[in-house]
Amino acid sequence: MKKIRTKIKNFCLNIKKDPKGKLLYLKKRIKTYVTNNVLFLTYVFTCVINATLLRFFTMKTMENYLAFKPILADFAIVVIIGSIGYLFKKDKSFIYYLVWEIIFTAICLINSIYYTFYTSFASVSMLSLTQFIAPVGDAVVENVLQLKDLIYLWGPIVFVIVHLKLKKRADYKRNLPFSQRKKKTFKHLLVGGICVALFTITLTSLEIGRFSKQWNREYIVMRFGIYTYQINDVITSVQPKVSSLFGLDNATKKFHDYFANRKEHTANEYTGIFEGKNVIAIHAESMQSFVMNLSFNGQEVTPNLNKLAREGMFFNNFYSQVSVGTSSDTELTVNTSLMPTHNGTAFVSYSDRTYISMPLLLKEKGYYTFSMHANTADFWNRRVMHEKLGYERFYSKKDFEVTKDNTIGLGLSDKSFFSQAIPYLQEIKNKGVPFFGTFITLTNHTPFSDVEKYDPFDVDIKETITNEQGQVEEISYPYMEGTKLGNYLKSIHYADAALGQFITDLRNNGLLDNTIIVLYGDHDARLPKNDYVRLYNYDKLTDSVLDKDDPNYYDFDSYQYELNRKVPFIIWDPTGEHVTINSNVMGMYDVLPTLSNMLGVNNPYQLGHDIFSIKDDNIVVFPNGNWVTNTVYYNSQKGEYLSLRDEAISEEDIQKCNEYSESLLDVSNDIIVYDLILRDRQQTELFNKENEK
Ligand code: GP9
Ligand code: MN
Repeated sequence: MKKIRTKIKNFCLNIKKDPKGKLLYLKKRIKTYVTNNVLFLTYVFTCVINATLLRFFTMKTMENYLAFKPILADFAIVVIIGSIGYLFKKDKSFIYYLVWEIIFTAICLINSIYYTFYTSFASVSMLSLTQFIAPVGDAVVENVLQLKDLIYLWGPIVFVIVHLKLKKRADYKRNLPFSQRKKKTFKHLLVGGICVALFTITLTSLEIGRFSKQWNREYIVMRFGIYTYQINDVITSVQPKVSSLFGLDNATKKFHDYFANRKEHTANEYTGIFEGKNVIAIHAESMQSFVMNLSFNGQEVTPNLNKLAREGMFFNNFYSQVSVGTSSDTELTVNTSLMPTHNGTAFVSYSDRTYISMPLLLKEKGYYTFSMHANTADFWNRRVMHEKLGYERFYSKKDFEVTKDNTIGLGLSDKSFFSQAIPYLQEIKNKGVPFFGTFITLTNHTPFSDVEKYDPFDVDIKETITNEQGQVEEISYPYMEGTKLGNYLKSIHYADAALGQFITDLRNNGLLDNTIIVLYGDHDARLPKNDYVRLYNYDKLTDSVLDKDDPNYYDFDSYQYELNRKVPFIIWDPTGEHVTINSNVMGMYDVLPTLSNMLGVNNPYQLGHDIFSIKDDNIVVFPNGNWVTNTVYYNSQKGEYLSLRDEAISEEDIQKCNEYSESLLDVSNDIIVYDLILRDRQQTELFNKENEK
């Protein structure tokens, strides 16, 4: 290090003394460097240019065109890998570079083809699944003739031509002694390392978060470059396999103990009430419950949702249990009654595990099962996971007509999505068997900024007054206008209108016959706490928030925030035969046990409970170790709790619930990581066979 510092110092001093001479010297040094490293440089530049071309041909946005960070990241990776090439003698180092040149070109080529077909980037974890190979194979055949996919081949071609030309140079064949080759390796590694350091210090926490999750592939490629993306993809795909190599015996024991001690409930008054009925499950993006109690200027924010709640079974103390996998975590939990995993997300990292899910159970009963979501099928790895969860058909973006006009926020508007779903549903109904379908909405997704595209809905306070001249005048106080929560309310009002339109269309097309609708908000909208403080403490006279000392001030603290994250859960039977409000605390993992009892199926590996059996005794465990019962909300990070019924809570009860939560989270994680459902079933099969003999 000292040596390098002295060299830099001397160099700067010399520049001062003799600038012209030094610059000439520098030029000569660069020329010598280039002459001596032509092959390495050809490899580096062809690979980096290919990576940049791939980004330019796939994601056509200004942000992407102007991005420098992915170039730096790609350059660093190519240089670090290339520096090893110096350790070899000339002929071997050519082969080394050629192999990497081919690998990097293949990465660009495969991703180019993949992107044309799926509008996303390829993942090793998916290619390793047999059911995924077929569609990819088709994609290759369909797209192979496109010129832009073949353009990346210029890299290896140029590389080989350069090598052939260099071979004619007498000095090219000369091998440097090993000590000098080692030195060259070190110097190039250093350059690569400095680039990595420069890149790392520019990273934001959002970028790091998304990188670790790996599901938002376009985002990662745009910021980290294609090569970093692909390396990260290999690591995240292999990681679950490595972690599942250890601790299997212990996990299996805990799993058996857990289910042996679990209290299972028998039939109740709801058993089989919906047996044989069609099920339309609406996965409502970011829909929270508090909106159901809100009105602005005499207009309800969610009139249709409120109507469903009034006319059906409404669970008004219901929580989502998501972790970093947000939407996909809810899909996992609602369908399998398992919790999100401790690391990564089940949908991305554990897509090759065995799950018992609602669609699979109903499929066994003769149902046709399907899902619809108008976003790219690869979002959250749904293409793979929906099949895994037992949906026979996944209608994704490519099955819908998405235009500029019918797009809001992330993609196809909910209204257009639902109306385009009707003809599909008619086809499905014509199959003549009961169906189970999940409809995942999209419009009500953060950042709720496409305000002008939502149906008009003012979130201000309007009042009519008589002015001094005796004229009647309308005045308005801004209230929630211009806040994120205000925009959320406008967005959810739109989502609610789309829901209303869907139900009308279903009815008009005879699709509500023998059908129930199940609706759940997938998770909260992560709105700023201060916006809630304004919502509940607005003083129109000062256009600000009430003072904390004001007798009307409502202390919306962090506990209120947590409790306010509730989402709606409704089971609506259009016949109007089942109307009830259930206020027992309930979580997403209780949906499967509750609903499966009504539909006459059963998942032996469920972790939640049928709410009509467990009633007041329920507990909702969150992935971060927090939990809530009817009487207490516990924050495991702080080790503090809030009594919800103004009753004293014993330490012993807290301890018992903590133990329960921990063991539930561990068992759930082990089931997924160690693929315990598959192992348990295999063991049972073996046992049955032995007994038959
Ligand atoms: C993406 C949509 C949103 O297709 O379901 O996912 P989220 O960001 O809510 O997890
Ligand atoms: Mn979501």
